[in-house]
Amino acid sequence: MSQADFGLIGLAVMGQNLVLNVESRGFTIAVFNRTTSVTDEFIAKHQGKKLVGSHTLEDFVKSLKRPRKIQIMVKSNAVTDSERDAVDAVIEQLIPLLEEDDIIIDGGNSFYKATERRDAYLAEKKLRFIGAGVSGGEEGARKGPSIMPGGPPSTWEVMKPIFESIAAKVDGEPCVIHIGPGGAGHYVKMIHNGIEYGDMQLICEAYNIFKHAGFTTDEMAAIFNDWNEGELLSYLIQITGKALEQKDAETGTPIVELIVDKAGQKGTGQWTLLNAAENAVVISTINAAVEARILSSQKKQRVAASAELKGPAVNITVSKADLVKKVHDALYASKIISYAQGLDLIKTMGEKKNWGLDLGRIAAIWRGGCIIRARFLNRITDAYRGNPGLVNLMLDPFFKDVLGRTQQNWREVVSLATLSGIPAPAFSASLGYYDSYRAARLPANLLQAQRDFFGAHTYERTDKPEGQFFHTDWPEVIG
Ligand code: 2AM
Repeated sequence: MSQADFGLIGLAVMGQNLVLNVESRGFTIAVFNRTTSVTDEFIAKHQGKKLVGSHTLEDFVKSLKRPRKIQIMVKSNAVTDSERDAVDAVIEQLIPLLEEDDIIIDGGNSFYKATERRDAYLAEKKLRFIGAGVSGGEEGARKGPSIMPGGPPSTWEVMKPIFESIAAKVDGEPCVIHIGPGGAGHYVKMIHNGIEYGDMQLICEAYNIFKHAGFTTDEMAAIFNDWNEGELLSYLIQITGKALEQKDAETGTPIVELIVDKAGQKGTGQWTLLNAAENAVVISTINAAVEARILSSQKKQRVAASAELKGPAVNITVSKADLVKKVHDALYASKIISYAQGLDLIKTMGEKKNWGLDLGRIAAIWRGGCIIRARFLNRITDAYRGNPGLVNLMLDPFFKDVLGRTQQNWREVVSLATLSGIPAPAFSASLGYYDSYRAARLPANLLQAQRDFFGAHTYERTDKPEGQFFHTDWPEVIG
């Protein structure tokens, strides 16, 4: 009896919430989980809903209308072209059961190269494949995530009604578009996660400066709550305010003060760095964010070093009100830099792969559902709508103006943090990028001299046409 409109494999929390989301939009949905008791419990818990549970993949596949649309939501961890993970295992089990033109959707956090491999493999089997990045965590999955699907346009057209109905909506527009072919969707999701790392670290640096300046946790909560009313309005600022307000049930202490300062990470930030290196794109803010998590995890070494390595005493002389304003501006400016870098990477990769990416529409689907949802994404969409060929987000008139008016405060925050020995690696990396990017002349002339000196790598001259290379007979250095 083929009755289900959609099928989902993998009933962990994200999978369960997506199922409930799909069902709530009027679709009948078939579900399967490797451990069958999980399926039974899920079905029992949601009596009366349009769910079809199966104990075998055969029955699950039979329960679906053709062309079958099956979303896989299982753990993905293959990070090379050759590695195989649970997504591959499920695909292998599905292949003999499916028929031409059936669609498999991988909605996990798969590495885009694995998605490209699966796309090619399933095309050989005459099956259709969509690699979809899904952002928004558990709540987003239930109420409406931001979805970044990659695959052939014709397959997207089949999936569009379901994806659009389950995605978050902003101003009536669903937070899903066809990103591009093959691995484009998972790629954009990966960079989205890198950007998320940057946003989170920048907020943490703001918090750390306030903490060193003697603000109480409640004062800081009030600052973030207030910022969430203005140009920084975003989910991450909102949850930061709420997290700072939260008290431990037993002791009444703010819970953040009881949480150990060792950050975890699942890998998408590191993948983003590797991809930036492969493409020679600077993403120094995201880089600083990933490295900050790494250093935070080396807690034992830091505690030992704190007794050994000297630094200055904290010396912040500006008033609290002024500091709040200055840190606000440093955060806003650095956030713009982080997005400028992340979008530069997406643009570079999109051009290399010929993905035909639309940066403005990508920013638009990040406005709702996902972790980086923020008011200022509207401005990014406007920037690319106004100028689809925009070379760098910083050059858009709106952002150019913000960087111009915030930079004095931004510089002061970086210097006061530096002079007080408060680490602000993402704030300062962002500022370093801004100043390097806007420098008509960098000290790379000397660098080229050094390269030519030791390796005869040659250099171009300012007084000769581009493309002509010169070498100097440098003096011999002994010893
Ligand atoms: P399980 O309940 O049987 O463990 C997150 O781990 C989800 O992915 C769970 O639903 C889990 O199923 C599923 N999963 C993990 N590895 C899997 C595999 N090799 N095959 C099928 N499902 C898998």
